[in-house]
Amino acid sequence: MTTLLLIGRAHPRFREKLSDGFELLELPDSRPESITPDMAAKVEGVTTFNDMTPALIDALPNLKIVANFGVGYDGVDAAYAAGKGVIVTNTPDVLDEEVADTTIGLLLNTLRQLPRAEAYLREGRWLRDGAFPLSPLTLRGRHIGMYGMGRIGQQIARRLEGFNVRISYHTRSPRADVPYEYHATLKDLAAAVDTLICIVPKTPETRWTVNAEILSALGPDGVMINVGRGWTVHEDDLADALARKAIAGAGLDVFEAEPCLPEALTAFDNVSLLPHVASASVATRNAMADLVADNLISWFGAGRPITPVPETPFRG
Ligand code: NAP
Ligand code: 8YV
Repeated sequence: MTTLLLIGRAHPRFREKLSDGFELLELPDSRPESITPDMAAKVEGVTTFNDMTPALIDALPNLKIVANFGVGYDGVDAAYAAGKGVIVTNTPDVLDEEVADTTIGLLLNTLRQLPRAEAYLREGRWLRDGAFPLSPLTLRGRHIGMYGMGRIGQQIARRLEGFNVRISYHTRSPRADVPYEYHATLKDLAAAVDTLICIVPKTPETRWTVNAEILSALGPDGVMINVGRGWTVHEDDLADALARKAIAGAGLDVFEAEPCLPEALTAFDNVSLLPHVASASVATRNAMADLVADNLISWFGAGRPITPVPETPFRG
């Protein structure tokens, strides 16, 4: 019987779907030192929550497949896995709409200060102090710049079309299949729009790309929303731009050192913060867990993964 190692949190759906056909071992942390000789001898497939280092791959000499829970797999060294002939899979598509829905919620929360308005009501201040102050910002008349126009970016843009706002985007290559205005650089995009939505992966090229220069190009009416990875935004530059009123607001679901975040960001009324919940509904997380399990079932049963990442394409 094939042995799988469930690394980190073992989603209940992993056990439900995999316990019939596989021997399941569990490892609560991702440290290579925690691998026992029994695991090293037997494990052929793993599930991971985006934490698979070269040392951990090396500690499992019979490893054939790493099934990541999450579309972003920046914590899995996929190039190293490819060099060792190990397939890596992720969970694209099944979370696109949920993440896009949450992005729209975060955008509206940031512009219209809805979490603050609700807190005001719950604190009894409506009765005591009168109406909640008018929101200085609105979605009306905004020009949205999408930094990223992949699976999730396109779902965000589709939703924004319904809000009757102008949409532009920047990616490395223009897409023939979207109707939005393309900008060849992030700086050009930031200068052209007043609202930037970041939905790019964590790669060496995207680090701190949203920095002081981009925020000042966005301008004093500018609002920046990040749902990709915290690594893309220079958080000190962002706090500084907010303090100087160089931009008008920000909404963040992800942080560079999450779950820690710069104290400074929590002090602004014009900032809306979420604890990395864009895909976090029971239904969507179940769909992601099912895809993790189905990749393993398909690999060991039919000899092919369902959603391999580009670094480890399936070559039949
Ligand atoms: P995707 O389909 O691969 O799209 C990625 C987009 O980013 C593409 O449009 C790509 O276009 C663009 N891009 C990549 N590198 C770039 C660069 N250096 N400069 C400019 N554009 C660049 O990925 P996805 O499924 O939409 O997911 C995107 C990311 O969202 C994930 O990797 C993950 O980190 C994050 N995410 C976060 C949450 C959350 O809970 N907050 C949930 C799901 C996903 P080009 O290749 O043409 O440049
Ligand atoms: C999840 C995500 O929060 O898919 C991703 O890349 O960031 C989110 O959907 C994460 O994968 C859960 O560990």
